[in-house]
Amino acid sequence: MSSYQPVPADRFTFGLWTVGWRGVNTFGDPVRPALDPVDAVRRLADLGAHGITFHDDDLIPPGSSDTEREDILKRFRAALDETGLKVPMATTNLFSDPVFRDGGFTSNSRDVRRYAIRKVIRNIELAVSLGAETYVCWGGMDGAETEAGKNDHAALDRLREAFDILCGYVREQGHDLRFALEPKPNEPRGDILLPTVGHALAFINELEHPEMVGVNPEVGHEQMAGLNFAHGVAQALWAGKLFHIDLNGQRGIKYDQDLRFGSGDVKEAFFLVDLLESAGYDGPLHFDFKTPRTEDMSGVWESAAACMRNYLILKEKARAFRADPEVVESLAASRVPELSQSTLGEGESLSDLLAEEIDLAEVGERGYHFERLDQLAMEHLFGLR
Ligand code: GLT
Ligand code: MN
Ligand code: MN
Repeated sequence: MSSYQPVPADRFTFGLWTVGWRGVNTFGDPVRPALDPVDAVRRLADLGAHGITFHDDDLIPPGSSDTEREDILKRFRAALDETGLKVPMATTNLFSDPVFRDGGFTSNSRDVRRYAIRKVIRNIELAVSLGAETYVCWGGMDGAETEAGKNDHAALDRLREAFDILCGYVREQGHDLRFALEPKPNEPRGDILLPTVGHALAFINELEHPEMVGVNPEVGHEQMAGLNFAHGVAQALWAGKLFHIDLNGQRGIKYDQDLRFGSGDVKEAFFLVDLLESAGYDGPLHFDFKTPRTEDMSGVWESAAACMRNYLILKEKARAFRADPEVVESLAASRVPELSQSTLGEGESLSDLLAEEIDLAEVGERGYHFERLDQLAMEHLFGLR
């Protein structure tokens, strides 16, 4: 049995804003001290993580002078060099500043949209200089509380325009960088544009450079909408668009909980890990969680370590599930492998299919034995097999 001790080769990464979250919410003030990004780098490296990610403003407080910016970056780069921690992804804060109260790329104010693009481009340069290959875009403020105030058609035009401009820029500079859109149904806006993985995938197809843009789905964001996260991720994989992933936990349709990974819907977490591992997803496994306000800093590091540990536990359980001879037999009884056969056989034509007869009475009686299969999965999860 594994010790579940993460190592950099596991590709676990954390947002600076996750371990650095001070516990501020709508009702409560900060409960924890500000975390120095250099300490975050060292602690995450000690825990066995592979990388750290950040929003421009997480690393460089807004309003910093050029010299302050340089000093911060010097210390940060030194900590990365010293620990070997990587920066595989970065992103932009287009939500905290009051100017973004009606969004970034889709604000009704044209000057705000132009500022948002400048803010992204400035941080892209930093991200690329630190080795990032993925640039996440979460447009949490790009939405509305009332249909009266937002022309959705125009908003989608502006969103497309922003990504066309950004992709054009990245190509011109010759950067090796791809964008990953992060869907979310609501919060902070009443309703957010591109609310689900499906909406984002459809939007990407309308871009000038769709090959440069994929998705960064987050467990809790799909579950907030009552959707099956593993299904969303499966479709992203199927479309070749799973560029990045935000792992965390959520319990049901409510506010965005950002629980540590594995906490929340454990069964769906199991099937998610099973999917990612069997599909050979080899991008970063990024935790976007928030340690509850009840915890002090020691609880934050316990929670971060548990995110990785839970992934490794579920990975081992998924491997054991797939290797279990009873599961293999049960999969066959459930006709799971049959779904991978094309519906028309090789060399067959539609007329062969049209000429075929089916015994509806007999086939209608066929049971699929999914209950047995599901129970086997549960017993692996319970630790009984
Ligand atoms: C914010 C949001 C996250 C996004 C981050 C990237 S910011 O914390 O709740 O889901 O991944 O912008
Ligand atoms: Mn979230
Ligand atoms: Mn996220």
